[in-house]
Amino acid sequence: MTEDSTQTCKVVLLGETSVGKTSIISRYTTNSFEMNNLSTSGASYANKPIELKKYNKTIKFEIWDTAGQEKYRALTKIFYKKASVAILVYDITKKQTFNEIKNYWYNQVKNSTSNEIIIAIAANKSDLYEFEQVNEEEARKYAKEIGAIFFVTSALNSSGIDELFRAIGCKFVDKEYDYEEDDEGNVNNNNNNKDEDNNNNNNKNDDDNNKNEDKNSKNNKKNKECNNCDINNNNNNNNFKLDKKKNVNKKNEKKKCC
Ligand SMILES: Nc1nc2c(ncn2[C@@H]2O[C@H](COP(=O)(O)OP(=O)(O)OP(=O)(O)O)[C@@H](O)[C@H]2O)c(=O)[nH]1
Ligand SMILES: [Mg+2]
Repeated sequence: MTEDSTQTCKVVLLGETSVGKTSIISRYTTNSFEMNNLSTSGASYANKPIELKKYNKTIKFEIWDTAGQEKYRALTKIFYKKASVAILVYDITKKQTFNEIKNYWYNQVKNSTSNEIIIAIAANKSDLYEFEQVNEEEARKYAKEIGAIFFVTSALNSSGIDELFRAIGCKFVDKEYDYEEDDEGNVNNNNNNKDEDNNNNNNKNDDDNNKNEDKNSKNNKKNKECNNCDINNNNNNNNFKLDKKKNVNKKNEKKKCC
């Protein structure tokens, strides 16, 4: 891979305190999660490279974690001023955290940075969907209006995290997000179904897995053409849909496609 094919992308995570910014970064960079994170004071930095094999690109993500508490807001500004990407995180169980994205964070980012900044919205804590206070469709509609990438995520169970960063990477290099590449850039026919795959590996023999792979591969093709199912591929590269219930309990869910 040549130097030209490697690009550095500065990403900043913003949002109210306790929405899960630090947890998303830990999950993404070290695949770890803590139930009782200390609230961030100031800011911290992590990095992770990803390969977009299909496009012969490597992206070095420089990821800045910021403090959500109001008293740190002035300091936080320094970190989003030079960012290429801002991920605005809200907690799906706290309406106020979504309102603050609309009323505060989005405006701050737009007014303080260049127009080219890529904005992504992470609807985090999807594992707590029983307590959801923010209508997902409303959030998705808002993301579309502002031209933001939208992903439902859970730092606790990993759902949507790799996908969020891959989609950001693709947009950063001006390419279509490829649903079939996994985090290592390998083509993966089961990318909607990681947990289901694990369950299959535990519970079934190899023959069953082969059959499931065929099925999933077909389902993936179907989903890419379907607006109402697991993934919404309506030719709008900014708006991605994961089935939030599947995030939590993939084991018992069947993939559905109209
Ligand atoms: N159930 C669940 N809990 C989560 C998730 N993400 C984070 N948490 C928990 O929510 C709490 C706050 O998470 P943090 O990652 O520290 O939140 P933050 O946005 O970094 O907060 P500040 O640093 O104060 O701005 C922690 O107790 C996490 O364990 C998630 O996806 N699901
Ligand atoms: Mg934090």
